[in-house]
Amino acid sequence: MTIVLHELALDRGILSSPYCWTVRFALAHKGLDYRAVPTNFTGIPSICGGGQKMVPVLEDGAKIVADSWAIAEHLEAAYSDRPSLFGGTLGRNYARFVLATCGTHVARAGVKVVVGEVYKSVQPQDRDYYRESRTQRLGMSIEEFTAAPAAERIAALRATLEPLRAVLKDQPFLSGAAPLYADYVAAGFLLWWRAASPERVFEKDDPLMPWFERMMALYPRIAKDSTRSWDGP
Ligand SMILES: N[C@@H](CCC(=O)N[C@@H](CS)C(=O)NCC(=O)O)C(=O)O
Repeated sequence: MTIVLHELALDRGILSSPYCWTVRFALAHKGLDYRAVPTNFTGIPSICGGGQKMVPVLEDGAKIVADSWAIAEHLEAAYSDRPSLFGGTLGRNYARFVLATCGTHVARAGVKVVVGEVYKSVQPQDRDYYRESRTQRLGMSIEEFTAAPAAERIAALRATLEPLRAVLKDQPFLSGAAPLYADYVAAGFLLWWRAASPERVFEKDDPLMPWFERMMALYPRIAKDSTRSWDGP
């Protein structure tokens, strides 16, 4: 039975959700085929008959799993005969730490860079929802939250990834010689910023770029479906 991944799409099919990208990496790592079904923000509550608040949501046969981490654990358990996503308990814990890091202050710095751009790019029927929900979450308007010059916001985001640079200075992937879930989490976040920001968030000579290029070279479907490149249109 085909696995179905419900993921977020902005206008023109732009895929920008970091957590959805991470699940795509996880499925590819496991060598699992899947059908990706795009949804818009206000379409999320109707996924799988209703009750969903966020994407990604995975349908695997009769099982419906929401939340990228829960999906990773599901895939690891259900497809234990395929390559491991974590490489054991320590790798699982390391991945969880990278997810917690990316999902907190890194994500907030990232939101500061892209929230205005995402607002411009959401599907037309999502515009009011997006503005209202973000104003509520941020505790201020999108304009107030992004009042600092773009260069300043981008510099602040770059600085949050210094720990990743420190690790990648000595090894090709965050997980060592080969990528595992920790790499997929971090690459998902870079894909979010790349899809959502018209400005180059990371300079070509940023030490993260060779790793990101290695990640992009791993799975052709992910490279093909990520609509924006920092090197071209
Ligand atoms: N903890 C969740 C977070 C998922 C999440 O934040 N999804 C966002 C898209 S990136 C979402 O669905 N947002 C819906 C909304 O803001 O209404 C996970 O890991 O899957």
